Amino acid sequence: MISISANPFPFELDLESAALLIIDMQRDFVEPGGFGESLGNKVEPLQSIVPTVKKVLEAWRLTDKMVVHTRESHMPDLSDCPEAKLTRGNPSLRIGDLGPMGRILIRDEPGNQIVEELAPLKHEVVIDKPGKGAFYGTQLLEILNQNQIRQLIVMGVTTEVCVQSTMREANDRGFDCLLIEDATASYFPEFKAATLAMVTAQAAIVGWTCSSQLLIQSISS
Ligand code: TIU
Repeated sequence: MISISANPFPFELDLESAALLIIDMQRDFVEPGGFGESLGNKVEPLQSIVPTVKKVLEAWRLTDKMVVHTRESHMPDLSDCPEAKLTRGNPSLRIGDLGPMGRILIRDEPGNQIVEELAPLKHEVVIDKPGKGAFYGTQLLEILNQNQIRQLIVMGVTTEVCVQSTMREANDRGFDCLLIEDATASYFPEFKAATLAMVTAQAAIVGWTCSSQLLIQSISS
């Protein structure tokens, strides 16, 4: 057991039952011309965490423990995209429309790929998810259970949408989640701050948070 000085109290990391979970670090959200920008957002805050996510990923890979990447994506025929999600709001491009990186948020299109710096290795798990939470409509729970995973080290985007939804789903399924503060980002800095506070409030009601430096030190020693 490795005791990490996390918020709101130490996180007892058991590497044998832990996996690194990287949420939606895909071009659709991180690069201009994707879904994130089509919703009216500036992508720079998301781009800025890529080097930090990479540092943690590289340190984690040295432990030989499980890595799971997720991508928010839909089938080309949109059969897994609810009408409400498809028609919500007034984006410049809707899910399935042709954008500069291929069809927006559609599986296997160029924009749906994880950014090059964080590209999954062959043996790492990649989960394509139709929802914001990574457990909805996916095999994630079965895969984690098969590998006796009970703890999730979480990074990715966006903090208050897919990251928080996934952490809440995980929490309800009995996982302990540690969110890496500088390896997650939102288009809205105030929403990121609020999410970190919400997660750790009430004695870690959803989970723990700590810096990438603290995690890397802990797993490298
Ligand atoms: N729009 C936004 O902040 N997020 C998403 O639509 N998906 C994820 O968070 N991945």
